[in-house]
Amino acid sequence: MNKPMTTPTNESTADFNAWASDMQMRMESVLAVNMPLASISPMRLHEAMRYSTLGGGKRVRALLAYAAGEFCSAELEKIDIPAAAVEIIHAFSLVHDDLPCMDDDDLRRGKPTTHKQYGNAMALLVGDALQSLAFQLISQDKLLNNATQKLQMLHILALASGSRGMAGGQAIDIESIGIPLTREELEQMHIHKTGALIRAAALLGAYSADEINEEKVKAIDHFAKAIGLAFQVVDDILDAEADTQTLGKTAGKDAKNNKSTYVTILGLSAAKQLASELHANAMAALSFYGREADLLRHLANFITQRSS
Ligand code: GRG
Repeated sequence: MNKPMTTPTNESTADFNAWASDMQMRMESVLAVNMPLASISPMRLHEAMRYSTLGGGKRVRALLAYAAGEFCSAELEKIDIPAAAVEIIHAFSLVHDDLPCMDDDDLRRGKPTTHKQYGNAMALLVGDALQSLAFQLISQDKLLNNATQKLQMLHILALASGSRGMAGGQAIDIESIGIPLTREELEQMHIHKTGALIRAAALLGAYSADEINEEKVKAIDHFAKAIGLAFQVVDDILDAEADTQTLGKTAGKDAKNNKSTYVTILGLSAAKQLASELHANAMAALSFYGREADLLRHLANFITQRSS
């Protein structure tokens, strides 16, 4: 029989906030230790890689990996590198996304974008090097149990970031500038561009466990698909409603670039309704589980209620 869906209490929301802040700090130090030092040659490239990855970002993907890992009883230490690898791929995608040949942006995480700080050529190389580093870190992680576990993770991450994942979603995005998309086309773009890496983050957390629980992996996958899309719907709403200072990146860019978004296609109110439906869908994926899924539930709230 299904267990009732757990509604987090105010007290547990405070616990979650403390947990999230701990995990964000933990991720910062895992990244700081595992990124090449700026004192090592080639120094400017390493400095730029650290500039692009450290000291900013909500670390939503790492939080998802930690929450999914904990749900699957993975040891925290074993989730560190897979979670960091996803954050590194994410940082890589932001650096390339901000380049003049893509979204052409000056501000990211409240500071000048990588190409503004280091030049276009260096930013290109930062992305390339970060991508390799993510795969290198998983492949050399001594805490992961065996080659099969590593191979599974590498496969998930490669699929999520390649042409059938994030890079493919970005290609659809670039080709659709100025062309109104249908709601279905927009959904396909975001499932690939944003959703695939969010899904990979949760799966890598699950696969950090010594024993894989297939039922839990299925629930996490369903959860992550829904919350990945909710993340993007909220992103579109924030782009329309929030200011540049709060976002730490240029607000209102979608409208300026003549891009289809959930807000332009559905309107603000229906976009908010959709975010709430996707949130409910994500929660439903966990309905069979009790308190052990609470971190994931809180994370779903965090993602849909965020202000930046
Ligand atoms: C990555 C293989 C690969 C190629 C590059 C540039 C590109 C192809 C893809 C772009 C992907 C992209 C930038 C998607 C946008 C996703 C998004 C909403 C980013 C903002 O994420 P947040 O809010 O950012 O989690 P923080 O700064 O908090 O980490």
